Amino acid sequence: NDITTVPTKPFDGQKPGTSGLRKRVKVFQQEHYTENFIQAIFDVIEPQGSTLVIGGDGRYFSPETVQTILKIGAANGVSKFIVGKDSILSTPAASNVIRKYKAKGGILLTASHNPGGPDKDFGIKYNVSNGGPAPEGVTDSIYEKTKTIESYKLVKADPLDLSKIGEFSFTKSTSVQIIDSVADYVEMLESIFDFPLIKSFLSSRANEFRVLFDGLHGVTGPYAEAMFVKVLGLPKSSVQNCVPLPDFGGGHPDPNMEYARTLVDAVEKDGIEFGAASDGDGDRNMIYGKNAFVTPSDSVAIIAHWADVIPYFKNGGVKGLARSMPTSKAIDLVAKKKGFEYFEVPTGWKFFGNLMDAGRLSICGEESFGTGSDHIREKDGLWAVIAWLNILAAANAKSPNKLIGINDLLYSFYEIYGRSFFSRYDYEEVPSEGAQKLVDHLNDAREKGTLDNSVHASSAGSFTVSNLYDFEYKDPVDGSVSKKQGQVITFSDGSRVVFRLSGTGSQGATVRMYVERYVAPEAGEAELRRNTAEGLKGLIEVALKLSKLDEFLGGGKPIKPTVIT
Ligand code: VG1
Ligand code: CO
Repeated sequence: NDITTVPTKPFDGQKPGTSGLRKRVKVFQQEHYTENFIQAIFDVIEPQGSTLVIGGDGRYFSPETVQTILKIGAANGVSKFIVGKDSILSTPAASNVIRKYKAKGGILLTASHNPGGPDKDFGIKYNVSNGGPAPEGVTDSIYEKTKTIESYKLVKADPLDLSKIGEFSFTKSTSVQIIDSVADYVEMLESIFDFPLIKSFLSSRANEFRVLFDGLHGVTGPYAEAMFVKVLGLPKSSVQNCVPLPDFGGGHPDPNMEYARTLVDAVEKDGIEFGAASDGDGDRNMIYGKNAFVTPSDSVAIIAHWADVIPYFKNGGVKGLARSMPTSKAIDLVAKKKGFEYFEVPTGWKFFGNLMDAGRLSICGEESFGTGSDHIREKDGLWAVIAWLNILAAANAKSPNKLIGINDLLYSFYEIYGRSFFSRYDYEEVPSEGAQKLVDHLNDAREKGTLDNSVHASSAGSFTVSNLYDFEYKDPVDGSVSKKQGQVITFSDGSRVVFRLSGTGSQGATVRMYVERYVAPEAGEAELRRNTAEGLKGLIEVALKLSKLDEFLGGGKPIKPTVIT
C-alpha cells in the first residue's frame, strides 16, 4: 500500500499527565492533532515488526481514532494489531491482553472517569510490554517528539469493520485481529478467585445477601454481566446501567458517592447488602452496601489482610504491599504485622509496575478508588469487587448462623489495626494562578520553617505541626527519581494533610487536599466507628487554615470543594 507523508506543525501541550493525554474531544478533533500524538508514540517505541493492542472505554471519538492508529501504525511498520471488538477493551482487560499475547505495548483510548461525548473528554494513553502505563521516561520522550514533529506517515486503506471478530489483513504487511473484549478477562479472573466458594455463599444466602453492580454506562457493563450473571449465576437484576455508551448516558462515570448516585440510590432504596460500581474504563471500584461504605484506603488494606483466602495469593504468596503517597497508611499496618515489605509511591499506577516486575509487590492501591495486584499492571475494578466477594464468602463459611457483612469486616479490621480516618477534598477547575499561590505559600513555609512546631486550635482539640515536606520518590528498582509529588504536612499525633495538583484534568487546575487521622484500637468501639466527617472535622479546619485555601482559591470567601470522597 502507498504510504503518504503528511506535513504538520507541533501543537502546544501534548504532555501526558498522570494517566495519558486527556483533553476535550474538540481539541483532539483539530486537524492533525490526534495524528501528531500517535506519530510521536511511534517515533519513540520502534514499532517495526511489532504487535500492538488497541483498546479503550468506547467513548465518543474512539472508533475514528482506532482507524487513525491502524493507518499510521501500518505506515510505521507495525505487523499486527490486536483490537477489542467495537474498539472496546477495559483498561485492566487491555493490560491482560498485552501480557497474554506478548505484545510490544498498547494504545488505550480513554479518559477514565471523565465525562464523554462531543463536548466532553477524550484521551490517549500508551502502555508498555508489561501491560502497565508507560513510565515517565517514555511519556517524556513522546512529549519531546510532539514539540518538533514536522510530518506523520499513513497508509491509504479503507476503514476496517471493528464489529467482526477474526483476523483480517489490513495492508500487505499489517494484519488486524479483532478479539472478543471479555473472554480473556473472564478466564483470568477465574484463575485468581475461589468461584465455587463465592457461588455457594451467594446461592445459600441469596435472601439475606443481595448484590448490585452498576456499570455507570462505562466499559465494565459486558464484563460485569459475564461475571455476575453468567459465572456467578446471579439474577439479571444484580447488574444495572451495563450498556456502554459513548457519552456514558450523559453521566460522570466515576465510582464515588457523589457521581455513582444511581448505585447509591438503588442500594438505599432496596436495602442491598453489597453494591459496587466501576468507572468509565473499568479500573476503579467502589464498594458500597446498605449503611456501609468502604474507603479505598481501607479496601486495599482489608484485601491484604485477608489475602490467603484468595487462591492466587494462597498459592503464589504475598510478595509485598504498596500504596500511593496520599492513600491512608492502613495498608502499612498490615505489612508491618504480617512482615511484608511495603512501599509508598507517587500518585498514578505506573509506579507500581517496576516493583511488581521485580517480584517485590503483590497488592496495592490508591485512595482514588483504585485497587489491584500483580495479576496485571493496571488497577482493576472488577477484580477488587470479586476480591471482596471472595473474602466475604470465606468469612461467612466460618459463620453459618450470623451473616458477616461489609461493616463486620471493617469493624473487625479496626479492632486489630486501629482506624485511619481518611477523606479527600477536590477543588475542580479552579484558576491556575490561585492553585499556584497555594503551592507557593506552602513552599515558602517549608523553606522558612514558619509552620514548624506551630500549634493550631480546632473544634476537636489542637494540632501541632511536626513536619512539612515535598514528597519525592526514588524507584528502588531502576533508581529513577520523581520530584514534587505533593506537599505533605504531618502533625505530632500522626495525622497528615497532603496537597497536590491533579494531573488528569482537561481544563484549569484541580487542587486535591487529602486528610488522614489515625485512631488506635485502644480508643474503643465508639471512637473507631465514628462517621468519617466527624472523625476528621478538627483536622480539616486546621488544614484549611494553614494552607489559606479560601484566600487563594475562593478569593477570600469560603470555597466549597466540588467533590468530597
Ligand atoms: C487521579 C487520581 C490518581 C489516579 C489517576 C488515574 O490522578 O488521583 O490516583 O491514578 O487519576 O486514574 P490525579 O493526577 O488527577 O490526581 V484513572 O481511573 O483516571 O486512570
Ligand atoms: Co479509570
